[in-house]
Amino acid sequence: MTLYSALLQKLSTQRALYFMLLDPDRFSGEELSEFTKQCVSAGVDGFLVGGSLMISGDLDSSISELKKNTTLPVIIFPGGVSQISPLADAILFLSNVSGRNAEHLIGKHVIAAPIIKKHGLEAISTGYILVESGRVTTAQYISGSVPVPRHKPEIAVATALAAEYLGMKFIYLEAGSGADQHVPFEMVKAVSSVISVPLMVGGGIKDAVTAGKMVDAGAKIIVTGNHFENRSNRGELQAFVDAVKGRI
Ligand code: 1GP
Repeated sequence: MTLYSALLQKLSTQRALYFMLLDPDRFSGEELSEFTKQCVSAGVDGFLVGGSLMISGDLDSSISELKKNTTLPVIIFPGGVSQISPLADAILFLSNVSGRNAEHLIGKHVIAAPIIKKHGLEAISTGYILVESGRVTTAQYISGSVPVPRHKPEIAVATALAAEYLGMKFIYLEAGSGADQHVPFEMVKAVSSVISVPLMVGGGIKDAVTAGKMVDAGAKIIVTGNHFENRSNRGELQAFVDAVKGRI
């Protein structure tokens, strides 16, 4: 069974899944092991690994460290074609469908595809929609794209539908890591009500209540990263998991 099918199966029995994004630039060694164990015991459903930039981190060693502490899915969330590792379970094959830069719609994919094939990695085609979130985020800057205006849910809806019709298996509404403002709930609601593939939502989710409201609005996979890079926030993890699973 593919990982994608396994995730769909899990989603048929749970209201939503919770993925923790680990940026190898921010987590390594003992801290990565400790936090992985905490995520597993709190009930996180999987890990995304990657970053818009990777300066000091190492993708292979981060994934192998992670794998020592969990059997949960480890999925690459690539910031670029250099972020492909045979050690992961799958890779989000991202197309920046909110942008009009051909490199992020097909160019990088052509470079990455043979490497993914060689590694035998499962590629999960994902329509990545950047949403305006206050200040310019790293993802917007690096992709050189204009995000969907936050007060225009209809643009996000049309974009998500187009991505689904192109065959993409996840739609990812992204405010950008560390965003000032998360994706508006109304946009999540509007998009989730028209698509039939799972909706991932991330960027700027900084409290459990917001995570729960995203699921109420129709998100099927919640992603957080930045908030838990700060050690002092890690005590909130269980509340996030419970909110996503509808236990609070
Ligand atoms: C970023 O959506 C992810 O690509 C997670 O965002 O780091 O703001 O939680 P945060």
